[in-house]
Amino acid sequence: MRLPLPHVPPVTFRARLHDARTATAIGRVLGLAMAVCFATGLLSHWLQHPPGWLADRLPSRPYWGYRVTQGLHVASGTAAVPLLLAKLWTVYPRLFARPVLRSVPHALERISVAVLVAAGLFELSTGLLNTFQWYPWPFAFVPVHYAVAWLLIGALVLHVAVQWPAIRDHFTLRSPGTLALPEADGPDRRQFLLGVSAAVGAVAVTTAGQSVTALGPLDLFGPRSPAHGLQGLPVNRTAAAARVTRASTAGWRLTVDGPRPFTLTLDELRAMPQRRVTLPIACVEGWSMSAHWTGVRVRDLLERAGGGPRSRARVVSLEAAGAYRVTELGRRYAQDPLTLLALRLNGEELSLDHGYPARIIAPNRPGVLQTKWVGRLEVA
Ligand SMILES: Nc1nc2c(c(=O)[nH]1)N[C@H]1C(S)=C(S)[C@@H](COP(=O)(O)O)O[C@H]1N2
Ligand SMILES: [Mo]
Repeated sequence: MRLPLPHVPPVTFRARLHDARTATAIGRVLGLAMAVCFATGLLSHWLQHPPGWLADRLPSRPYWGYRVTQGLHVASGTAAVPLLLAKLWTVYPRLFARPVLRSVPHALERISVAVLVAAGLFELSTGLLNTFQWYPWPFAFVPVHYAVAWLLIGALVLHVAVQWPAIRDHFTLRSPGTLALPEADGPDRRQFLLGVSAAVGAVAVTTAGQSVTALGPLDLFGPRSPAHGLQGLPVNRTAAAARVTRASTAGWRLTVDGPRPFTLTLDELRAMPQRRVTLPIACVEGWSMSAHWTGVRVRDLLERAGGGPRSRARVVSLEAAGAYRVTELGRRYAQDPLTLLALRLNGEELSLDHGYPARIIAPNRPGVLQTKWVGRLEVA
């Protein structure tokens, strides 16, 4: 039986389970996981590092949006790990097919597969290690993970285009002849696919609990258990790491810069109308946890400083250094009534690790931008 492909696989490729049908069956699911991972990753990137023209258009609703998309990003990436390994195992005889070079299109196809495999392994391993906040490499994670994602998706599109005849046959089962297998491989193949599905299900169920509260008890491998943390919420960057201490926050005043700048003590802030919202911290690293926050509306503070209904804001933390010391609240975030300068968490005064004396909490916003230890707000 011959595959309708430009290069006919050698005999070894027809060995058990190293067949096109198994490769396509796994490839479909892997392709889906990668597409979801890519789309949600792009969203995450734009929410975190919006290009100038986009900053004021980023939506602050639905309030749970980023929790869902980033949960999906990490879950689809995690599920892709066993899928990619299974796929590589299924097709590896082809990677050693001889002759290495047959024609120009064949050479290009092999190069694209090499890029696909390398970029896939790179993205999944760096992404997975990032969920553990472990960076054993000399480059900056975010820009490199982002750039290689484009490489990966480009190679994937090319790969799907080249393999389209086999994929189409698999979907439509139009010409069962091209993909039919020797009878003996039937049960093997089912067991193999069952095993792969079980592996995917197991990693999904044992890690999804980090963002899906109901699955929390099954969260065996998610690096951070949302259930364990000060005041019912995990801490990503501690006050100690940010070099913020009780002493350095003594005599704290909030500065609000704008056409009519002013400062407020903590007591003065507490005397303003307090709002209570329920919003999640949705960390880019994959854990999410909802909490009750109490504080002052950011838009009220901006208005008092002379900002209008179209103002956005810049937030400056007391933290001396750090990639997230200064953040921007685009217009829709700044004006959203749910966006607070929070003073309290789950009914208690903020702990130092959660951003005492005051922090930002806004809907549909990546955790990294929920700035803690706020010292200054600027109308922009
Ligand atoms: N100033 C400042 N705020 C920060 C950070 C930071 O590094 N510096 N880390 C952020 C990250 S990555 C997350 S996920 C949330 C976590 O908030 P929590 O520690 O209160 O759960 O805070 C954010 N606020
Ligand atoms: Mo985070």
